[in-house]
Amino acid sequence: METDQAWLPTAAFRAVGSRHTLVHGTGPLVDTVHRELAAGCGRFGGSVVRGAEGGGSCDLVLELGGDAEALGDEGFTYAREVGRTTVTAAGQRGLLYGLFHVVRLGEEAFHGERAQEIHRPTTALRMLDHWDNVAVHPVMGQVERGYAGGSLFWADGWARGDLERVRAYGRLIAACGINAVAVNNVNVHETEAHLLTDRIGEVADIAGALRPYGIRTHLSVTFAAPVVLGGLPTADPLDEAVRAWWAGATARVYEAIPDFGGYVVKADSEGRPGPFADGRSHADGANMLAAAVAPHGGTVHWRAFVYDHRQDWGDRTTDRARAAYDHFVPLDGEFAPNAVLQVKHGPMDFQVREPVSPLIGAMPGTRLAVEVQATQEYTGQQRHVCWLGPMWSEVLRFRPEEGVSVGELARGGLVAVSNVGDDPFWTGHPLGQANLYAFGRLAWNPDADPGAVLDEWIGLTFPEAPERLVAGLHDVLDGSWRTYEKYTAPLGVGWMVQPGHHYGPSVDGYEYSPWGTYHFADRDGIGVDRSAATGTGYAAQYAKPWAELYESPETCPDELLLFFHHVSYGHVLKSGKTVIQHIYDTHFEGVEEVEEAREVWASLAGLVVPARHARVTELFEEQLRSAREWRDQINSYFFRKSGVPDAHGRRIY
Ligand code: GCV
Repeated sequence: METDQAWLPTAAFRAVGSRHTLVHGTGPLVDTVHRELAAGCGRFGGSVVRGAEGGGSCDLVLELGGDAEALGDEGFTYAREVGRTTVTAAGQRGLLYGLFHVVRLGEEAFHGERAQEIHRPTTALRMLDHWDNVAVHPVMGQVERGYAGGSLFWADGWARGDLERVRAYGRLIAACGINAVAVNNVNVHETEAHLLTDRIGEVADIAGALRPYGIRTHLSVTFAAPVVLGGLPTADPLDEAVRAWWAGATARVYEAIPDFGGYVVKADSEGRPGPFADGRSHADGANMLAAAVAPHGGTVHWRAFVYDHRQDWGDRTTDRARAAYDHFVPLDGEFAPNAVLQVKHGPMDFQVREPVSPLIGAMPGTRLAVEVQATQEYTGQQRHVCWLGPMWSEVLRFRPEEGVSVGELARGGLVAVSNVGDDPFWTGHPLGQANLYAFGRLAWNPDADPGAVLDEWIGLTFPEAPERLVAGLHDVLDGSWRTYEKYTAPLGVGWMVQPGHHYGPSVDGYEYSPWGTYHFADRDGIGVDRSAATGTGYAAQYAKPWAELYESPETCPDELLLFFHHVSYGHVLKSGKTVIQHIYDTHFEGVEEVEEAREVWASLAGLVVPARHARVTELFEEQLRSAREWRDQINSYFFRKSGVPDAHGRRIY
């Protein structure tokens, strides 16, 4: 099957491709702009010339120039006067983003007048992390938590010889504003460790395929590299030989990839090596690597996902949610300027509902990047429709303290774990493409309205879609995250998934395990007491007003109640329902909503490319089966625990 064109189908270029365009400026990315336009014009009858300013009778002018200070390397201005649309950028990347802006607008870009607008990304780094293994891992497969086939970059233990799809990927993600990609798993196994040294040429080939679209390549490295690859007796970050080893290895990386972005590091986390082994801090570790990349303009993304995964489940005082804050806040101000602390958006691990991590906002002296998960590990594994734009938007607009949002605090970048593989639809579930697109657009502008982003995605992916199709896609996608939440884990409790692969219900799957992930349900109630007064104290990690709001079950928002409090099944929510009735109702509703979405999708047959329609239809069968399984297991479990019957007498086993 041919690769799906996602949000850049040929028809998306109809408006620009039928115009007369002047491209002014030189450089490799300007060449890309020209190539894109030439291809569009070849298709739709327009023309594109490269030349001097002015442009005579051109409809569209894309020019390098403009105010470098106001626009930076990535910004552009866009203006429309009668008969002429002009995009001006100070940097080549800006020109490329300006072109894609015009493509997004389509015909609208050429009608009427519009005063000059400035477009500039809020966040300088907008990155996709691929958890791809080069070799197939015996447990995790090729892509850890990957639900879209094999790796885009690696096959049969090597970088793919044919990088055509990597080029196409670069083009797609540049069109939604992504400018960085990390090409291998943060769990760096032995084969993958060698990418840093003797196999850097393969990474360079991938970087070469992504570069024409303004995308810099990053690499995940193991903290133990000096031992594993360099034969040194230690990886101690304060050891001179270790530092020299990293400096040398890094210089060779930059010889191979002059615009290399830098390293991504998972250290002292889930069994990965790190500075704790030598009694050093995470700032020591990160700063050593930051020193190695600094002379070359690189950055280290040091992950804050550090917690004890060998916890005693009987010990109710240890709380995994506290871990990142407890480890890192004392180190605030100690990280080098080019060391970025990469924080998962929630304190646990990409559950369908979590509060925003209290680390975000608590480290004013540190550059933070915020990590979200496009790959749907806990949100249906790309077998379920789950449009995550609204969830990410809630996170990015959350204000840890008055006045400043998470989107603004993410000075070190926004990062998503990619949901892409070698699947012809890119994302396994064809509608998962909307998540990838939305991440790029929200990373560019964290304040963007996710509904408007979805409209853009629909407009590009389904050009000239009739109103019925647009409405149908909204019906299927708009509320799908909340639907997923309804039929899975209620009120922020999380983790009721099958251990290991994390798909499907298992209420007690992680209840008596060392991973620190509990719901504490008993015959009287459910939830984790994270209050400062009687619980783990996690609620106090927030600044005001959140610490106070989360502290009491009376003020804690319903959707997070069981994350912060252990309450009785009869506790009355702000909605007026008891917790147990909420559990029953949402699980019945969630399944009904999947049934409705499936019907809507069926009614769109004939309006969507048949292969795409068929794939989603097939996946809806699985989603519905799974949603029913969740409903029945969750409802039965809590009915049996609590003994409270459903107020509406529906069937519970
Ligand atoms: C790459 C969770 C996932 C792991 C992942 C880890 C991380 O634990 O289940 O697969 O490892 O997060 O983010 O490092």
